[in-house]
Amino acid sequence: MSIQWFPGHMHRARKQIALVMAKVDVVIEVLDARLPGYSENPLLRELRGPRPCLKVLNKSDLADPAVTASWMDFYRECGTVPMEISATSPKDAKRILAILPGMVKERNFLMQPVNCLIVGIPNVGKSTLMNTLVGRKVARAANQAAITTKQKRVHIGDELTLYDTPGVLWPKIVSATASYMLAGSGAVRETAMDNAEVAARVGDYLLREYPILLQERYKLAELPLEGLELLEALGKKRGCLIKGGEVDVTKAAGILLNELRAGQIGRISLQKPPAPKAA
Ligand SMILES: Nc1nc2c(ncn2[C@@H]2O[C@H](COP(=O)(O)OP(=O)(O)OP(=O)(O)O)[C@@H](O)[C@H]2O)c(=O)[nH]1
Ligand SMILES: [Mg+2]
Repeated sequence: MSIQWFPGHMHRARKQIALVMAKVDVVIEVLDARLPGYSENPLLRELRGPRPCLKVLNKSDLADPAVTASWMDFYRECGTVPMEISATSPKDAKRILAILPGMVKERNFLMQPVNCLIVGIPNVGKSTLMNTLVGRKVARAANQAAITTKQKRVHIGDELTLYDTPGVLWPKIVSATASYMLAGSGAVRETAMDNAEVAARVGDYLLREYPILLQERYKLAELPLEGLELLEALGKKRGCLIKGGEVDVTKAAGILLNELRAGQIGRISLQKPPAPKAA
């Protein structure tokens, strides 16, 4: 499976981002801490060009802390300033507001507010972060990909202007693993993917990386070897049956994905950073 989900509003968002970029001083790129690499949009990297960029690894409360720590090291080694955050945390918002001014390149028009663009793929928490940075609800946020469909500008005093932008993917996500993990994380509308296929592939990964969490959550005496078998075992436990006593795999897939996204299985990361190159 490779994902091709680039609806009309994403085309428009891309154009709007390109237009506003000329006056942007600093970019906040919101990544998903559970899969920072896969959630980094190459299209947005191209659009922002050489502008200073603060990479925030959001939803860190859902991610495996040890894996997030290795991502932080990875980004630091790449010469980037990363920040591990939860977009709902006012404390984290304060840390961001403190770091931004120092990132802005010197310019002639010092009397102008700093223009800061918040970008990222769908459902990573851009609007939530905007609300926390502003200190009140200015943008709608909800647990579904593509909630924001129009750019929104908000001033914080005279010093800072923030722009929230719609989540943007890229026209074709070629890597199958990236597609499955992004879909599993909640970055893709469910109408654009096959839930059972995604849950089975994410299940394969969870069985490999987080077997104990699965065993505890679903009270499984024995762990199956494959994601599809996991869905069947989970479906039986949760009574997702259809006529003839067979498991309703689509329903079981919905349970696995929803519980994963809500952090109910435990703190889980869906991607590890690349291993450091040998010296
Ligand atoms: N657990 C957790 N949930 C978060 C965090 N940040 C955002 N969320 C949730 O993630 C969901 C998506 O948040 P939004 O702020 O709407 O995401 P967005 O990036 O603006 O999404 P689009 O506008 O669709 O691109 C909401 O249910 C938020 O409550 C976080 O740090 N931790
Ligand atoms: Mg939004």
